[in-house]
Amino acid sequence: MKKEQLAVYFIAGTPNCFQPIEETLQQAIEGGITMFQFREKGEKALTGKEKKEKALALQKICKKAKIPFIINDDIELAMEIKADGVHIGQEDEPASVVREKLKGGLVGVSVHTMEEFNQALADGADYVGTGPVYPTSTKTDTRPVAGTALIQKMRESRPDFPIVGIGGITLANASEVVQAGADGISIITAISQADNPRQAASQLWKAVK
Ligand code: FQP
Ligand code: MG
Repeated sequence: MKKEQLAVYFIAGTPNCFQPIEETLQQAIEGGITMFQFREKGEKALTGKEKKEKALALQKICKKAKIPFIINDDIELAMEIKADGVHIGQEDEPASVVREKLKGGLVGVSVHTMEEFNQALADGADYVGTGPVYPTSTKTDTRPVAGTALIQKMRESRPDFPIVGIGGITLANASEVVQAGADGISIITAISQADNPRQAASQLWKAVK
């Protein structure tokens, strides 16, 4: 993958959005997001056929905008609709197994330590997401806040590997994530619940470029 694609990596599911998710995604694209992850999770999340139909609709929007469409956790769905990739965490299927299943697709892995980072590399991950860099309210099962120190360490160890920061990232702290060595920022709330997702995405894009 191109590291530039991680610059402004927007993640959302229907429960995160104040407007219909298609509308939020479209506006975020107009604001300049470079990649999208469909993370349909939690209370009121769609399942089964409805989830698949929503994924197809969002995939179509991403295709038109020529940005990668990634699915969170659901490897079967990703294979079924030929998504551009999947994102998996430490509690999901092992990256090495997913790598095999998803021939040609991108595999992103969440890491929280240098050990997990090195394992993700060994497993053939295409990029890693690390955090929470700052306190977040989106996820309750998170690890302790990591700050930017781990990003710095990973960057020193692997100057060219695609790394994106996640967790509590806003316009106020976005630039320090990239200064620490990340290729980009991953955001849910700062775009999906903005009064103006287009403007929010555009401001974040300017903050990291
Ligand atoms: N990094 C990224 C990305 N995307 C994510 N979804 C996560 C981290 C978190 O499995 P995980 O992944 O720990 O939790 P969940 O499945 O609830 O999201 F790099 F893409 F920004
Ligand atoms: Mg996961």
